[in-house]
Parts: sequence; C-alpha cells; structure tokens
Amino acid sequence: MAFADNRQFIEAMKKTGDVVCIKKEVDWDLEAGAIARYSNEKNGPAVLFEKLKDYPPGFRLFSSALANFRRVAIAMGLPPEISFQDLLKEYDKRLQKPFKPVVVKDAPCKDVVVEGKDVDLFDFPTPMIHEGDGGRYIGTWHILVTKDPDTKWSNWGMYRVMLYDKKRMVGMLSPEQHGPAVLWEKYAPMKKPMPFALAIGADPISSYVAGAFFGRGEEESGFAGALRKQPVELVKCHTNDLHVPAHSEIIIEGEIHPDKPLMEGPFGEFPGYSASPRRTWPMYKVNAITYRHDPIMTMCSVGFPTDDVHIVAALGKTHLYKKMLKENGVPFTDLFVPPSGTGLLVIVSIDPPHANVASRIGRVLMTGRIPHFVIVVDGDVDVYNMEAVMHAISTKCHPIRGITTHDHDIGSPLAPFYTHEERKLGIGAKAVFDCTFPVEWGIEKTPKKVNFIKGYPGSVQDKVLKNWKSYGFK
Ligand SMILES: Cc1cc2nc3c(=O)[nH]c(=O)nc-3n(C[C@H](O)[C@H](O)[C@H](O)COP(=O)(O)O)c2cc1C
Ligand SMILES: [Mn+2]
Repeated sequence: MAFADNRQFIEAMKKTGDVVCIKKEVDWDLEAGAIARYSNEKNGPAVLFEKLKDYPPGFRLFSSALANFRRVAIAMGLPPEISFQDLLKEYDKRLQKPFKPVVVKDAPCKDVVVEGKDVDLFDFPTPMIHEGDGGRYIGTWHILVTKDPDTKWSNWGMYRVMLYDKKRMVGMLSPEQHGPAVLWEKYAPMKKPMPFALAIGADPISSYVAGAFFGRGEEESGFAGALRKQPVELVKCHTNDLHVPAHSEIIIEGEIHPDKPLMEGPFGEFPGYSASPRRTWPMYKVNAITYRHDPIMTMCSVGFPTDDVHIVAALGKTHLYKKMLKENGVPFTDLFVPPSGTGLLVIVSIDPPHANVASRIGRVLMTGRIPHFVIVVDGDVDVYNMEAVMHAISTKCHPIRGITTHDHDIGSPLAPFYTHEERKLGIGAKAVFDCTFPVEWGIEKTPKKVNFIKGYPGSVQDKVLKNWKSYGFK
C-alpha cells in the first residue's frame, strides 16, 4: 500500500532510520533551517521538528522528505538500498501508465476550516530558512494547484512562496512554468485573478511530482498515482472548484492577482546561492485555510547540494531528457543529471554514429526546460562516475572548438553566473561540451585510451586477471 500521507511515510522511515524526530523545542527562525541544512549536507536523515518556538504543541514541521535517493525509494515502496539505475528503471516503467485520481467527499485536510477575517497565515510554524531571506517561506515543499480556464487542465507545480502578511503571500511565478504560464497567458489578459490552492504536506510522491518536470497539458496527479501504484485521493476545495490531495496537512485557498505586485525574495536557492534579486511578483490573496488536527508543515532547506531540489531534478530531468532524445530519434548510450550539478547540467554518453552528434543532442535538449550545460562523452565513459566525466572533459574537449555556445536563450533568475540584470530579465545562454574525438579522425588518428581495457590485448588482460592473486595481490 502506498503512503497516504507524510505521517505514514515518517512512521516507515522511523523503522529504517531515515528520520530524526526532534522533541526539544526548536526556533522556526533559522534554527530549524540550519538543522535541516546540516543534515542535508551530511546526507543525513529527514527531520521532524515536534515542538516549534511560539507554537502550540502538535504544530510540527517536517523537512528534507526526499533529500536522497534512499528516501525516494522508500516513498515508492522499493528497498532503500536500490541503485539509482534500478530506481530509474522502475520509475520509467511506472510512469508509462498514469493512474487517474479519485475524488472523495470527506478528507482529513478539512478537520479545521478557517475563513475570511479569521485567516492568519502566521498560525503555522513557517520557517525563516536562511539568513538574509526576504521573509518566511511557507512554500518550499508543497503543491500549487491551478487550472486552465479553457481546457480545465489541472496543474501541480512547486514554486517558492513567501509570507507577506496575515492574508497575503507572494512567490516567484516564472512564465515558462506551467501554473504561471496559465496566469500570464490566460488570466492576465482578462485582467482576472487566478484561483489557486496550495497543498502543504501531501503524501511524499504527490509533493515530488509537483516539483518534477512533466509536460504541458499533462496532469501531475495521474503520474503521482502511477508512481505510488495507487490513485491519489482528491477533494474539492472549500472556496473554489480546484481539487487537492485529501490527505494533505494544510490547504491554503485564494486567488493570484497578476496585476497586484508585492516585493519578494531574496531566497537561498538550489544552485547553492542567494542570487535572485528582490523584485515584485504577483500577490496570492488568501480566502480560506483548512487543515488537519496537529498539522505538519513542510520545508525544504534549499541550498548547496544535496537536498530535495537536486534529487527531484536528478530523477525527473534524467527521465525527461532521455524521453526527449528518444522522441527525436537521437541515439545515445546513457544520460544522467547529477545532483551535484543542481539540475543545470546533464551528462550524455554516445557512440557517435556520425559527426556532430553532440551538437544535435544540445539542440534537442535545449528545446525543453533546459540544462545550461550539456556534457557529451563517449559511450565508454560511465555517466554516473564524476571522476571519469572530469577526465573526459579535461582530455577530449577542445577549449574552443569543443564548446558550442548558444546566446539569446531563456535563463534562470536563480543561476549565479548571470549578471544581476540578466537574472532580473531571465536572459540566458547555454553551452554544449563535446568531449568526444571528432569522428573524421578515424581509428588511425584518434588517440588511443591508455587504461587496462583499451591499452592491452584481451589475451594479456585475461592472463593478468587469472593470475592476479598468484602475483601476490589480495
Ligand atoms: C523543492 C523545490 C523547490 C522548487 N522551487 C521552484 C521555484 O521557486 N520556482 C520555480 O520556477 N521552480 C521551482 N522548482 C522547480 C519546479 O517545481 C519544476 O520546474 C516543476 O516542473 C514545476 O511544475 P510545472 O512543470 O507544472 O510547471 C522547485 C522544485 C523543487 C523540488
Ligand atoms: Mn505541469
């Protein structure tokens, strides 16, 4: 059975030693963020903060749900020690068939209903995550539910949200993301606000899919069901016709006003820097909050790898980019988005069937939500082995001819290498590193690799391996 909620997930992780439950009172102001950050940087466990300063007993905070692949495996009902390759294989398989969600009438997320003048966002232990953040971030591991008014496509996305005051929030809504695209393309021209529901503390897989990278027009709820191997239960919101995971801990309902900007940021972000300029984004006006008794808020203490953002990007983008190459008929051997590249970098290995495959790979991957760096290596380089990849870059990539740059592209406001102005305007550039020798060199002119496999005849290799112990090695 899939986990219905974070409560069941936490119980399972207690058994495997993948969560620490802190009973001692912890300050929501930086202390919780620092504890989770330190745990993330040490590949430590998830954290359940059971008592937060200034908040009543029962109001808890859960952090770092999926900050390593072990916990993704647990959430998917797989053995925690499964290899990344086997995890990905199962992930790809389950995603082939979405499971339609089921709508239920009664839901735990409606235990308590607060509306109108009683709404106070500060009733919940929202953390101040990093020093220098522009405010307390309520949305760092959540689902923003929105709907296309024409097609009725219901999207789940995860885009950071900051508390502004008791009844208002503000968050980054980059137009290339699905929820924001509907806001800017459909609601803004009509001069209408867009209804939203922010689901905090849904089951781990539902939260995961909101942050992973599915296609425009596709419903993340179906993929959550597929990954859980059980449909997600949804319930209609209290004040609008959006549907949210019934077992979520807290639901915040209201409208996003594209014409009412509020100041947002900065925020310590996934590349490992606080780089997004403080600027305006649309206001989230809150009309109602519903929540479970003794609610468990969620947090991702985002920053230097590895945390939940990098794990979601590694799994979600590895799946997506493989799909894109296959759909475009581009041959490749393997592909990996390493967590240490924060999702900005992808490594693709190929056995070049023709010249300039690297350039083609770069062009295909750059049509989607794109990596900034595409590293193309030969098929004998293990894309999961960063030592081997560094060796390929250092020895096969011509410092000028090996690197193709693409200017005038969409950038990320969060990527630290852009100028302040570029980040503000979302202006970007991309680069492909071709770490393969040109096919036109042929066998004759291509330098031969000097390692055990490539540097000796098979008969010598066999002899050495057979006699290895008799030489005196262990
Ligand atoms: C923990 C976490 C935080 C994220 N924060 C943001 C964010 O603030 N802004 C953003 O545009 N994307 C953010 N993302 C990435 C998006 O969630 C991701 O692109 C996802 O595909 C968005 O949903 P969509 O494809 O339906 O637009 C975050 C992802 C994770 C896992
Ligand atoms: Mn989407």
